[in-house]
Amino acid sequence: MQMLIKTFHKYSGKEGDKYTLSRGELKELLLEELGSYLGSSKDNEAVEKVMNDLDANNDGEVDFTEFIILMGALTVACNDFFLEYKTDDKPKDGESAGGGEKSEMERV
Ligand SMILES: [Ca+2]
Ligand SMILES: [Ca+2]
Repeated sequence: MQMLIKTFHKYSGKEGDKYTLSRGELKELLLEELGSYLGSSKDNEAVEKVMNDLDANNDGEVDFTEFIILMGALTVACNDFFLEYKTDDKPKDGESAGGGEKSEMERV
């Protein structure tokens, strides 16, 4: 949680109101901190859309509350992704004590 606050303030203080993210600040934050998550949707339109979705009170700035909503939504999205991804991965608790590492290497 503290990391989120630090990240927010790192960008929110760059221009205008120190405690809110302008469109430009939000864009910078998204691209620099979350570029790898956004993947192919790094274009302006995607950022505009995120901004419009986030700016719940339509004042053109994203405050910390609005920012937390984005982080919550992203966390859920990532969690869903990992849950889907994990279903293919069989748990191998029993093996890890014995030659787990070796078989891992042989597989590669
Ligand atoms: Ca600002
Ligand atoms: Ca707002």
